[in-house]
Amino acid sequence: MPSRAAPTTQSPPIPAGLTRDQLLEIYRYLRLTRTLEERLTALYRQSKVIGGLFRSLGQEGESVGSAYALARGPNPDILSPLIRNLGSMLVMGAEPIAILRQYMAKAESPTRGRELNVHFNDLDKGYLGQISHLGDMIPVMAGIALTFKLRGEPRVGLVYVGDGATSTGTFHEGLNFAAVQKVPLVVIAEYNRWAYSTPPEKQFAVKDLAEKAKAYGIPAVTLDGNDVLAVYEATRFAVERARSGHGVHFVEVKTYRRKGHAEHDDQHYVPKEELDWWAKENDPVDRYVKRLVQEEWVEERELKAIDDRVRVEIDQATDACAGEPLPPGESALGGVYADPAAAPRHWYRSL
Ligand SMILES: Cc1ncc(C[n+]2csc(CCOP(=O)(O)OP(=O)(O)O)c2C)c(N)n1
Repeated sequence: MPSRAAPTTQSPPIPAGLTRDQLLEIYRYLRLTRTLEERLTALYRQSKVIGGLFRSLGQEGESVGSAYALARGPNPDILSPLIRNLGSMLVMGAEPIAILRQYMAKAESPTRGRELNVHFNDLDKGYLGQISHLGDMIPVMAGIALTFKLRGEPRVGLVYVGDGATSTGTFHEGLNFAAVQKVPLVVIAEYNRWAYSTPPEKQFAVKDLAEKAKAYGIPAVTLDGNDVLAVYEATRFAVERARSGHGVHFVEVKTYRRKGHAEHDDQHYVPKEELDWWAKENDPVDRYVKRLVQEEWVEERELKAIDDRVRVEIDQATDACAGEPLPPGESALGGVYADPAAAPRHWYRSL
């Protein structure tokens, strides 16, 4: 890759108050997400990933850009990722080796092999394990954000929700509750055009998901979800607004799910030209790289060096855990149910 000139004083100012180092850090998270998911795909094809594999290909920009707007470190903001928000977990500090162990159900994985992808939490780092039922994390996160408000903690919650999940009752109940209680919550609604095999025109009759939020009195914006810096800037505004006591904010990101629902899904219902267009013309990582280099904020060789380091990091993490054991079969029920049982067995279980 030919190297371009170093940043000059004529370069346009970097937007959103970001520094050059932060631009590079955002790039690292984008690359880490993509490379880690590519590695997981290879492991899935070797039958080393035990459960399903859900990719965020083409959506990494909105996960990374939004999570990057949160406060990390001691007493962090809390985010609630979905299966397609691996990038947001990495930004909050999830380690690639923990993700690899989790997908391979290793004994040393965060859930010790009890769960097979990203349904695990680390409250010190600032992410929850999701409830799989679509929409349910909206009321859960509204409740968590309410605790921040009641305790007077300057913390914010951020919850991701898919376009399909906005059709559930809990989405509407949770959103209304959050609006009425004015909780410090940011909702990132991912309009990625497919909910399993259901397209938007069979899912809802509104044009933008933001209209649903406005109906509950919540300020809402719709933006290009594959423009990493635009997502960062809009989320940062929403986060600071929530932190200063102004309540919920809704950010709709228009993006595209470039893989099937999970690796087993061959996407036969998706027009091939549509997939090709998003891959060639609207890839969030390609667009980010192009902008950084064209604006002369960074040099291509710096990005290449990050690519190389990320590849080594993922190789080392894979090598370190590939041969690790699965949990012993006899341990399977430990840590799943309360011990001793929190409530007596239901009468019909003794029949
Ligand atoms: C209440 C409920 N209904 C159905 C499902 C099964 N399901 C899991 S993911 C999914 C599609 C989700 O689509 P969307 O919310 O748009 O998110 P995306 O997969 O596009 O990121 C479905 C139907 C579920 N988990 N919960």
